[in-house]
Amino acid sequence: MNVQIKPNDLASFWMPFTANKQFKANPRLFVGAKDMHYVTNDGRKVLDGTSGLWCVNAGHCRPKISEAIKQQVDTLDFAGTFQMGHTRAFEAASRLTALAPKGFDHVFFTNSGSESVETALKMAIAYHRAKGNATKVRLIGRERGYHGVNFGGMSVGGIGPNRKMFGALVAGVDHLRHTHDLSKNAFTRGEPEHGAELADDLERLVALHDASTIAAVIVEPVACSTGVLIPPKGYLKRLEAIAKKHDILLIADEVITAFGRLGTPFGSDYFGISPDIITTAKGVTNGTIPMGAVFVKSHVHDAFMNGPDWVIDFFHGYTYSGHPVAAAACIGTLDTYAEEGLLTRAAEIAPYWEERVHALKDLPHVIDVRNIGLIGAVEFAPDPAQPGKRAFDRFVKAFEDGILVRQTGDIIALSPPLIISKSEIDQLFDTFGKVLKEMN
Ligand code: PXG
Repeated sequence: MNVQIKPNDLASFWMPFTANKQFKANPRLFVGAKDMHYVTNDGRKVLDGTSGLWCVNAGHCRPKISEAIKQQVDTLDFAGTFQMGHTRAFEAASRLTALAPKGFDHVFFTNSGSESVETALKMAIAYHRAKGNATKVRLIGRERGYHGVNFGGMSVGGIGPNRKMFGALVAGVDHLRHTHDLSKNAFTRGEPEHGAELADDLERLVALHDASTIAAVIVEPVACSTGVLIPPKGYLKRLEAIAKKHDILLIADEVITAFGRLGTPFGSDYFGISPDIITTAKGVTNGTIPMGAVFVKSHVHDAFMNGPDWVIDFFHGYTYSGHPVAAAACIGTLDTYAEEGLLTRAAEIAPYWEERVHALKDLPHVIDVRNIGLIGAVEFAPDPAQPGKRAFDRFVKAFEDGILVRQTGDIIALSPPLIISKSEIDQLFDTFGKVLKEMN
């Protein structure tokens, strides 16, 4: 396949989270994909080391999923889910709750991770109000957290550049400190030893604001977007206990960690926590059709069900909540995950993955490598004059050499589709190691 693009064709699309000037001077374009590989417009195969954007968990263009989408779009292209319904959305929801950790009996559909987060935050505030605790309105996030780009998620999020241009954000938000501490935890395999006590920040915020004003705390089990910050041993359980003690809802943002990335169906399974709400997206349809799913425990759901029968219980939803084509994609995806055992496959391959990630540790400028499940990250000492440039240059060179990795700041994250073979893991790290050596 050799598809040419005229230079001017690149101007119209203002690309998201992209250095548009650099990209358009030197575009990186895909025209096809199959299983573990992308195909570029100049016909090169690129090994996908990032599952697209952490979403193509079963690999690309999988037949069951493509078939489900094609059939659905020819059968029922669209039907809303406000005061009407269609069978596909109900089927997808019950398939999802069957897979979810214990107690998650309800699913609210959205179209993205950002929308899942907004939904969860609104749900948390409305839940307390429905229970008669109308003063519980504050939202607690964490430094370096990423919860999407809408106002609620941006406000509880903790990545400076994602916030600073956008005004005063949502009021009544506070943050826990992040858990990244290379002075104590550099080069850890799996969960770091030090830092569980950072969960006590929630107690400090309770002392400051009073529990009667706090609705929810939201964290990613593994903070991936910011560069893969793995929770210290015991941290999440400690946070859960403090939240429960103060009737603060715990929202686990599992947009990345759900659907097998850690070797368990959900990240909450991996860490043995039981939040009140779990937000997901991405892997719910293997990235094929936009969809998000918010998993809700019965005590939260039931609090909304006390009004008269004919009155709407939750004044929230999207035109495309439970879209039939997305629902069909979700069902095809869950079938593929089940048939191939993909939601636990990362656990089998993780030891090999870990060895290969940590073998990068002595390469130039590397100040940390870390891993969990089928996720790995390499952190570079920043060039003080140009922070982020070191990792960016390595990402571009890696792409030219045939592998896709993901750069954020001076960190490169790797997390391939869950179907990756040992020899493809070798190819990924052989190529990446060579790039790091060459760019000394
Ligand atoms: N929450 C979490 C934990 C996420 O990782 C979102 C919410 C927002 O999802 P949407 O679908 O609205 O983008 C995310 C998204 C990266 C990267 O390279 C990560 C995300 C998106 C794009 C790139 O780390 N995470």
